[in-house]
Amino acid sequence: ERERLGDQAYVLRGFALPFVNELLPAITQIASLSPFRQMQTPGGYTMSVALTNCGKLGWVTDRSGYRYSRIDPQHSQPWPAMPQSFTQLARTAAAEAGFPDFEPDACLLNRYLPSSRMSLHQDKNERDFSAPIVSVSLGMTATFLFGGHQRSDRTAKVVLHHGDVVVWGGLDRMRYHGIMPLKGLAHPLLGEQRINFTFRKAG
Ligand code: MD3
Ligand code: FE
Repeated sequence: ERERLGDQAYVLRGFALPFVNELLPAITQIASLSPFRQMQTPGGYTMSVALTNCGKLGWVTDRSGYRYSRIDPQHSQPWPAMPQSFTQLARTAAAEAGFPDFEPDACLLNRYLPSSRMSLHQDKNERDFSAPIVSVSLGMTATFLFGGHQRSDRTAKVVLHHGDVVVWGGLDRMRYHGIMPLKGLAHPLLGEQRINFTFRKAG
């Protein structure tokens, strides 16, 4: 079922569940090459979320700013390749939401532990805002905040469960969004964590 969040934003409940047995070993493999790590923001804070990337481009932040890079700064090597199972999931989910030709070149993986959060922000480091963003949630349940085009706009809460996929395109692509501090029950497969990965066309 396709649950509408906005004009061109959809939640596909449980869409990733048939892929989970392929996704989990792929995530372990990616993390063995480019480990999850907490990065610094330009303002000097340490993110509570740990991140890594796969694909041609990876999102990074440090004291000099936010950007996409072909190189993992931790070891100065390219990011791990995007697994076929990832690309397949991203493309079928995007098509289901009305974006039939999605070709992601970046996948950002976020790992939340209890109390990790992501404050309201817009994703605007990508070159082409016409491509959608596809997000996959695994592990513990989280509350997603879905705002407007200004930080001060009111937010709606959307609860995201293990296996849910969200596709954001068009004007909804530029909405402010965030994740409330992670809390609640451990997940039977992933334990006390949530992993979110987002597919983007960044280059
Ligand atoms: C709505 N991640 O990595 S995914 C991010 O759960 C990010 O880790 C959150 O926001 C997470 O940038 C939320 C859902 C999401 C991702 C990108 C969006 C929603 C979005 C871009 C535009 C609008
Ligand atoms: Fe975001």
